[in-house]
Amino acid sequence: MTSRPAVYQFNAAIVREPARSVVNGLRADDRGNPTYEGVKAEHAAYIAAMRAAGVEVTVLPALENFPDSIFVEDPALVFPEGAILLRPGAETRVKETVEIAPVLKSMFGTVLDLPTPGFADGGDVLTTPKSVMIGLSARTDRAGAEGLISSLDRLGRKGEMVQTPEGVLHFKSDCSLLDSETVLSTKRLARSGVFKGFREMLIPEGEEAAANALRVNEVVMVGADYPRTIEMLDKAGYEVVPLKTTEICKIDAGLSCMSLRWHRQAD
Ligand code: CIR
Repeated sequence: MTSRPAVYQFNAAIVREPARSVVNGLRADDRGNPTYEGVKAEHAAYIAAMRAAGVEVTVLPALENFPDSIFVEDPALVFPEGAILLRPGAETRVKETVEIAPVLKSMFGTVLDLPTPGFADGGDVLTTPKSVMIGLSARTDRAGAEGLISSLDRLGRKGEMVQTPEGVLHFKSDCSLLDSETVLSTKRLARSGVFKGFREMLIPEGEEAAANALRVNEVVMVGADYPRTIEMLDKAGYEVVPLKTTEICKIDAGLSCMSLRWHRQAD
């Protein structure tokens, strides 16, 4: 039996160009629209960082009818052994799944549909070496999480339902995996005890949005606007790649949201 690559080892990723309509992306609090040019620049730097980290990136064309479609992480989940098409919990995003389905079918031998009923967003899913954690949130309901657990089971993965803190968009808005044993988490999420058995690094007060960092191979991508988090990770020995997220942050996004990542196995 071949062993699985570490959950942060990726050699393939899918991203989608931002549409001009991205300025109208969903947000919980209005802090003004992001600019299209700003989002595009942040997205381009993200793709470059992915490639520099050793990932082959497939760039899909923009979808004007879907302002949030740049956040390809939400309508699907991908693993070396197959993909799962999800049902995003925001009405304006549900059909993003239809758009990404043919792409995944051309790249994966196994593509499963989330069973009905229920909703689940990829942003609520944290893949760890122990389990695939699914945070219940305003976007992912119990039925969706249960359906997802059964789909994960078909792929040979163990799903586990957990709770996203009240008022937080996605489970992964508040955490990310730094290595096989360590999570980066906001204090409010860590306080719930959800990361028992993991080493926890806690986000400095006031930099909560930095929790959606992204470990890719040897590097950890972190929002450039969060100097204390960057310093903490740097001191702990992680190779930090700061990336600007000022514009996408205005529409409640961070670094994991902009890609679907997996380890493609050699044929
Ligand atoms: C939304 O509200 O759906 C988008 N504006 C942000 C999605 C961020 N996605 C993610 O964290 N996975």
